[in-house]
Amino acid sequence: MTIEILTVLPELLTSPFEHSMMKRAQEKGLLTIKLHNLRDWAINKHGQVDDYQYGGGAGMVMVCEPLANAIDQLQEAGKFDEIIFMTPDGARFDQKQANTLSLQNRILIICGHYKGIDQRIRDLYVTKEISIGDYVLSGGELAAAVVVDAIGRLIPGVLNDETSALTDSFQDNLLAPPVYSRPADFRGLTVPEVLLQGDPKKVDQWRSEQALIRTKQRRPDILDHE
Ligand code: 6GU
Repeated sequence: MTIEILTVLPELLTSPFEHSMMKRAQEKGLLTIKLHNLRDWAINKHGQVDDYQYGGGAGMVMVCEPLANAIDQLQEAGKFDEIIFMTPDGARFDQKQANTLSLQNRILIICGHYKGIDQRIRDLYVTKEISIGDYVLSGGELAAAVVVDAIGRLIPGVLNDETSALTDSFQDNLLAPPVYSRPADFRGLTVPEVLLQGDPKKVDQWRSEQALIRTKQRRPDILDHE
């Protein structure tokens, strides 16, 4: 899978993909991340990509031409399966969306800044608008990093058995159960007996119960109501 990211701040997006799972995914050749600086398509030699908005009001808008020219040029190498615009007024990102997007071959993520991008780019090019939650970030870059990480780890072959996505919170509409490691007694707090007894069936049953209890307590909203 190839994920290309169009941004005015590519520097902000180097480190997040150079470690851990995202590093492994790229080293294994399962994920390619390409960062593109929107200023390479600026409307003048000052690197300008924004302008005042029609109708007045505070805040600059990212103008059409650099974005359109960038997208057109990038698509000369082949059409994107999705062109995603990161924006707080997009659809809230969740595990289901991550699962779906992880099956694509080639996607473009556009990071917004200032008051956003000219509506006509959204009308003409954007196929999906994503928000990562109900709060406002200074730009789409950190949100894009979140989305790429969530997608990247789901690409077949990225995770091994030990890190399997099948036991993640949210994958089955349940939060993950509590986990314990050594020592069996830490400051008087002991590990639940069932985990020490070595009966895999009982352990599975305990984990299912705990996942359900935790989900009911913390996130009753995500439980399946059939
Ligand atoms: Cl995608 N962008 C910005 N600027 N703020 C956000 C967001 C995105 N998602 C939540 N807040």
